[in-house]
Amino acid sequence: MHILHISDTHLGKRQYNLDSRENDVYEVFHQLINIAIKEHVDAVVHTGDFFDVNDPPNKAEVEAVKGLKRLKEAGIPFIVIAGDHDSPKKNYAIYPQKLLEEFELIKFLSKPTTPYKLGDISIYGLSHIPNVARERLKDVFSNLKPETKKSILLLHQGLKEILPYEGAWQIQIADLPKNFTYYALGHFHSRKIMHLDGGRIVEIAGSPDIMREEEIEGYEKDGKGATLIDFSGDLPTIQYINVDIRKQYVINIDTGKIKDDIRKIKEKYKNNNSKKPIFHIILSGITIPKDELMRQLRELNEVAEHWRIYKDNTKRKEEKDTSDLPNETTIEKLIFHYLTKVAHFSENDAKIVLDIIEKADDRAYVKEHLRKMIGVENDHKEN
Ligand SMILES: [Mn+2]
Repeated sequence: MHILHISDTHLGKRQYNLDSRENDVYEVFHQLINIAIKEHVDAVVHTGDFFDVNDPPNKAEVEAVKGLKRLKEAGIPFIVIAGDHDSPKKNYAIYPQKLLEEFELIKFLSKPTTPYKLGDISIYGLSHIPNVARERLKDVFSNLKPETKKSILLLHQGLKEILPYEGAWQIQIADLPKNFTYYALGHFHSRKIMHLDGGRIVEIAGSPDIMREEEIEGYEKDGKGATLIDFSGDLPTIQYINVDIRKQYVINIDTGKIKDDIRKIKEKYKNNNSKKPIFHIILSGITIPKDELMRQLRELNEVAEHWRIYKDNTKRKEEKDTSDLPNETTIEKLIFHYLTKVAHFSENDAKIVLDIIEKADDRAYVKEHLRKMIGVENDHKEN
């Protein structure tokens, strides 16, 4: 028995509002379908975020139907749960998977305690449960008992071991209901495998395309695509099958040598015969005017599908250390600090300026002291 585990396809996602990026997501989905057909798998399981939103664009629906029809013609069932992205956000809304289910293109697991039977394997699934309903998760988990030795549980939840931030996770490994042999997880977008006792596996299939720059590192390390589960023996073994995607790179540009940096990048990527990449730029050096910066960066259009400033680490030239700014601040103290620390006045001159401000109404006094300060002490009489 072979099962293909895929996840987080986000059909309809339109990164940077680009047609090309929307199409990339469809294309990669069709690659996953091709893998399933080529590998003659017995089923495909999808662990949520099949669509990017609860009401996906028509194009996403059409591409989904096209891919799922090919799978159906090949006799391969497609078993899904919903993720946080495609779950209804309003009371009257329904899952977009319901439409695909009506056309018998998918098997949508809507009752967690009722498994889909695939030979000697039972496949259970639970659509995403948000933080607010955490208690329900525990409840459902306590009622989940696999009825066959070989079993799969599909989940789309944040796992504390992977996303240890408040509000980002709902479960930890210890919470998982016992006795499943393969825990198929969605939600986290980079591939991850964890081995539990008794040869049981927790596998995060990840998204098949790079949806955020944070996924670049994982992609470079593990690739992206599908997980092929071999369930011939009692315990599952897995193998990664990669898809071919548009590359994304984090690149560094120093404003001090921006022309040179851009020339080098153009040189490096000009003979690229696959899809033009996406650049996430980290800027360093001294801040330069925005229009000048953009004019330079637009040069990258020749080799990139899209570029964006991901982090601006540039520093303003006049930026000064404010660490010794007086705690107990009055306007006078602030001015004194500015004059001595930023504008490089002597303390004496700074005192004169404060004095002048204080006696601003006394025109003669101001004039006299200003003269003193700029070193014009010869005493012209007031006109
Ligand atoms: Mn997702």
